Amino acid sequence: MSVVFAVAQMGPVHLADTKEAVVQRLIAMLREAHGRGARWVTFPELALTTFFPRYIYDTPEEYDAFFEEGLPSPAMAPLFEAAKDLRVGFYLGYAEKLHEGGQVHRYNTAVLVGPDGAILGKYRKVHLPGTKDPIGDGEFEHLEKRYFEVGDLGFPVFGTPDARMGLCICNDRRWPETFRVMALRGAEVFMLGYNTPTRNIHHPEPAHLREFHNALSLQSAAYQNGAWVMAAAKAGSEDGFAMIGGSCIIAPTGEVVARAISEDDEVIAHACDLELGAYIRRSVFDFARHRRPEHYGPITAQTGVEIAD
Ligand code: ING
Repeated sequence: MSVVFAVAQMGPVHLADTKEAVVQRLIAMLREAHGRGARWVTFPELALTTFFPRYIYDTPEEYDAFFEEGLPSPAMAPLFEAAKDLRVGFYLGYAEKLHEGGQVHRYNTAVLVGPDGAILGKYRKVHLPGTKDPIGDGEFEHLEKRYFEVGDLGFPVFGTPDARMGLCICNDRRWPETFRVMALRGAEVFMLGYNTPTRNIHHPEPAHLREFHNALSLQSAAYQNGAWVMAAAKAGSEDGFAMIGGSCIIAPTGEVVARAISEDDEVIAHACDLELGAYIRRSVFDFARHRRPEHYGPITAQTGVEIAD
């Protein structure tokens, strides 16, 4: 059976843009996706604000404005209402702030909301790239380790009437463990948002590699786990800092079936046959028949490389 999934790529969000204006852009894309028959929409990572981890802030007073409290937060509420009215489910990436155990916690989070408006669950980004302290020698930073804690929810998978959904965020897509854990939990669709600068401040490399590595990571994940991939970029130049587009929908065969062609707000959609992934999971990637966990020990026993002399 086929279900129409949409990916809503966002163009730039500037520091001066209000969350209210951004949410209206998200609602416009939600309506467009609904008009194209979509039952699910994937929005980007940190969709309500500019990608603020590129900047150096020292105190929560300086950066708390980028975070949301409550689910839905006041800023998100109009999107939740519009989606419920249209009976469209969605993935939304946002900066989460909460008080728990007498402490304040901040995560790079994604929420999954069903077509009936029910909150199905959350994911908190596990693989935080970049540094905690500024490098200081470039035009911008990548300070996710400074502003967010490592996610504490693992890689959950959520059952829905249409498919079992696995959520992850941006840098997670570069780590195959992310998708394999979710596939081992039965994920049939992976949803993720990303904010990927066109320039790598850590290791100078040709610009074309940013798009190549994005596609390579996503297409490998789809094929090696026999799952559909929904990947939504926040793209374009945010206050002069350029980010890649390349939002796409990828079939379990690893083939790109839809791809954004702009670096602006753009909706892509595809009628996804969930059965397409099943044959792959029953043959070349029949985990139960072919995997040999007894030989995979280092993957969870080690963090870094250990050379056995
Ligand atoms: N952004 C980038 C990403 O993983 C990055 C960071 C880019 C890390 C390129 C390493 C190489 O796409 C986020 N937000 O993770």
